Amino acid sequence: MKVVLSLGSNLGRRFQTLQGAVDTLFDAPGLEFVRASPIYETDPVGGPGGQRPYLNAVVVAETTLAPRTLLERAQSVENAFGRVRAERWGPRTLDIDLIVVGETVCDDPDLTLPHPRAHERAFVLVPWSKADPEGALPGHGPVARLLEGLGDQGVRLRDDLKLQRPD
Ligand code: A4P
Ligand code: MG
Repeated sequence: MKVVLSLGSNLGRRFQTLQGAVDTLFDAPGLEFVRASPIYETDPVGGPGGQRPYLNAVVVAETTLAPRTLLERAQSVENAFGRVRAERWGPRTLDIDLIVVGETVCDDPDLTLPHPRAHERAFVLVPWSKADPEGALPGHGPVARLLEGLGDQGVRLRDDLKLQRPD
């Protein structure tokens, strides 16, 4: 089934962290890379003031893994890149969110699918629409239509940066 992952970083070497996360995520069986979006520089949404902007990207993949196993893989990659969970929505070297996993709908606070805030976030929808123009959020509809209702919310293309396929 199809998986859509959102990657964000606003601390440290942001681009190197995103590329390293892509390489590490796909370094084990069960998850196959399909496509990465362009990279966007985005104003921080929520959290304490004075944070640096984020680099955000979306990766589309195919998986045979259960959603929980994917979450564990994402969290272990976050930890490998020095993620410290201090403050909700606070600055982080790396955040990996599962946006959709096939058609899975799940309300558990430890794993809510689709991601409960993705439909209102340009920093997810703009890159996602580039990686997967046909994408849709179960319960909310096509990404292209969700985007029409949003401003650009401080999302700027960084066409000087580009994620490579995992090595
Ligand atoms: N969790 C539940 N559902 C999911 C899911 N679908 N994917 C749980 C991933 N995790 C999920 O996450 C908190 C808990 O959410 C985890 O224990 C997991 O089991 P976290 O990564 O520890 O903390 P967080 O990321 O600070 O909280 P949260 O609620 O995930 O934050 P958001 O809503 O993801 O927001 N602004 C810009 N411009 N770009 C960003 O990337 N990211 C955030 C994080 C805020 N502002 C941002 C950005
Ligand atoms: Mg998160």
